[in-house]
Amino acid sequence: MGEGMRDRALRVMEECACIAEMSEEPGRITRLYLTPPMHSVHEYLRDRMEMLGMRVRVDAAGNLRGLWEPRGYRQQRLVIGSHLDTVPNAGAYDGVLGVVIALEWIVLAQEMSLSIPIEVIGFSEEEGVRYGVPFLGSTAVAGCFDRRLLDLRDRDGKSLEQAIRDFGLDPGAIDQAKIDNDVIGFVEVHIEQGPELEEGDLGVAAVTDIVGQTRGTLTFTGHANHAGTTPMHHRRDALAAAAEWISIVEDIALRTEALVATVGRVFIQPNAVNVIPSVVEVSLDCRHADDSIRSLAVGELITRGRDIASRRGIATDWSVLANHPAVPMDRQLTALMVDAMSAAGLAAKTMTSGAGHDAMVMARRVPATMLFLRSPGGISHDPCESVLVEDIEASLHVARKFLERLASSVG
Ligand code: HGY
Ligand code: MN
Ligand code: MN
Repeated sequence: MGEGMRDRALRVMEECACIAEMSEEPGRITRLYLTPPMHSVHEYLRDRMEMLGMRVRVDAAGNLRGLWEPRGYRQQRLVIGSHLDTVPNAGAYDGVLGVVIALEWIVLAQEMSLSIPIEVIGFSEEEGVRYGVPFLGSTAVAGCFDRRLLDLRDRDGKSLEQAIRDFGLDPGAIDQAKIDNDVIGFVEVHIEQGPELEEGDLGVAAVTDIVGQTRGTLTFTGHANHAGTTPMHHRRDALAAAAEWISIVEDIALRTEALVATVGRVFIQPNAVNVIPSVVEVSLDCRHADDSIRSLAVGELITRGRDIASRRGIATDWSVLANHPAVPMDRQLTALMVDAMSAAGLAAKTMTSGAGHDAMVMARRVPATMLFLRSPGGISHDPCESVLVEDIEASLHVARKFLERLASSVG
C-alpha cells in the first residue's frame, strides 16, 4: 500500500519547519537574497532532490534547479516551483511550501510512471527585500533580467554583483539561467496570503490572474537642524512632510475600489531624536487588477507628495523600483487545474491573486498557472502564517489529477 497522502502532507509540513530554521536571525525567519542560510536551504533540498533521482544545479542568479527525466521521456517538460527567500520575520510557508510540495509532485509523477520530465525551481529572490527589486530569480529564468540592477547596493553597500560572487556564482553567466522553450508550462503552488479561501471555508483555489504592482520610493529632502532651537515655522522637516503623505496614501487607497497601497519602509536621516529629519525615503507598494487604475492612483500619489513638499519648501524625488502589469494565468493550464480540483472532489474555486508571484514573471515565457492553499486567519508575511495539513493533502490529490490530465493532453 503506497504512502498515504496524509503522511506526505505531514512530511511537507516537517520539511517547511526544518527549512524555517535556516535563517539569518535566531528565533526569527529571515532569509534574504543569497545570504548564508540560503546555502543550507540549497544543501537540504539538493539532498532531497538527488534522493529522487533528480539532477541538481544552482544557476548564476542563485536559483536552485532540479530536473527529473523519466526513462523514455518526451522532450517537453513541466516546471514547478516557487521562491526560497523570505521577508524579515516571515512565516514558514510563503514560497518554501511551493518548492517542498513540488518534490511531492515528483513522487506522484514517479508513482504514475509519468513520461513528462519535471523541473523544480527554488527561485532565489522574489520578495525584493535585500535590493528593493522583486523577482531577481524568476526574471533571470524568464530571460528578462535587467543587468543594470547588478549595480544596486544593499543596506550594507554591497552590490548585487558582489553578492552573487560572494555566493560563489558568476554574474557574467546570468543570461545562461534563461529557460529554454521545451516547456509545457509552469505551475506554482502557494499559500493565498489573504482571507478569501478561509471566508469561503475552502482549502484550495486555482488562480486566474495576478494583480499588477508598482514599487517605488518617494524621497523627501528638507534640512536637518537643532530640535531645540529651531522654531516650528523655520523648519524644513522631511519626516513631517512624509507623515502627511503617508496618511494620503492610505486615504486614496481607501477611496479607490480594490486598490491597495502600502508604505512598508521609511528610511530617516540622520535618524536622531534631537535632529529635525533632513532626508526621508518612503517606500510605496501599490496594486490593482486593472493597470489603468493603478497607474492613475500612483500618478495622483506622486502629485500629492510633490504638492506637500513644495508647500513646505522641501524637495522630492520619485524613483520606480518595479512596475509589473497585471498578468492573466494561462487559460488552458488553469482550466486543467480547475478540472483536476473537481476530479479530486473539491469545489472548482478560482480567484485573483493580490500577492505578486514568480508565476507572473514566468508567464512572460511559458504558460503559467497557480494553485492556492488556504491561509488560516488570512495571515502571511508574519510568524503566525500557517497552512492546514488537510489542505496540503487536498492539493496533492489535485496534483495527481492534474498530472494525469496533463499526460493525456500531451498524448
Ligand atoms: O509582495 C508580494 O506580493 C509577495 O509576497 N512577494
Ligand atoms: Mn511574500
Ligand atoms: Mn510568495
